[in-house]
Amino acid sequence: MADQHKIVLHGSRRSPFVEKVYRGLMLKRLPFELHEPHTFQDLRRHNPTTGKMPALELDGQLLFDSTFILRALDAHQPSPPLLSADPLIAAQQRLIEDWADESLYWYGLALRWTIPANAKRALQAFVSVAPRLLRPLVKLMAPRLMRSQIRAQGTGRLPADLLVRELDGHLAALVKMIGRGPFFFGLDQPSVADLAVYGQLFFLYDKATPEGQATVENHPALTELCLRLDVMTD
Ligand SMILES: N[C@@H](CCC(=O)N[C@@H](CS)C(=O)NCC(=O)O)C(=O)O
Repeated sequence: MADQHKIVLHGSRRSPFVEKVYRGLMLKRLPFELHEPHTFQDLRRHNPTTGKMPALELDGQLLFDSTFILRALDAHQPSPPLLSADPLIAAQQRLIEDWADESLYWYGLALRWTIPANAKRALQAFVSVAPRLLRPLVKLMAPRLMRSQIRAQGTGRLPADLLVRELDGHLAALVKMIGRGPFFFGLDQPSVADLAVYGQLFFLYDKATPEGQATVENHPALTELCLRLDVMTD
């Protein structure tokens, strides 16, 4: 790493996890550079542990995983804090963060890859950012790889109408947890919970998945949360 003081976020903002970290850095007013990886080798170089994005260069260290990265950012720059000082609220914020990353994410993926019209669009988007030489391989492998992961996780086995109904119910539950708002648990300041849910809502609210867009639109409290976070992190 050339400059120990420079913060570099490696990843594409099309990833909900990169967007979560991007907004966290903006919230803390930390100057940083965004570097887009071009190949899987790039991902592995920046994150040899899991090979996924995001990765972050911070204080001469190479960090991985959006959750670990936000924790490290809180230690590096404690203000504004990303977890409540109240231990019960902080515990709930952590669980919402983990649920958004590990469960809600798969709804976005299943809507993209198991509904044929969406899968066509998702593949086009995937192929368009791949290096030209690799495009035929990506076209062949990406749908198989994605579908097998989503099936193994479970959401990929659900019929589309059930998937959308469940998603809608989960989003309604999130609205209850926002309470009087503007952020989760009726707080004035966003936390790791708001950042993680924001990333996933942005992934669902995409023209690639019209069902995701319509479901998010059913819950204005969620779109309001996103707009507030947008304003604070612009
Ligand atoms: N738990 C990880 C998940 C990151 C993740 O799944 N990133 C996806 C992009 S949205 C990725 O890099 N996938 C590439 C791969 O699986 O090889 C985090 O929070 O950072």
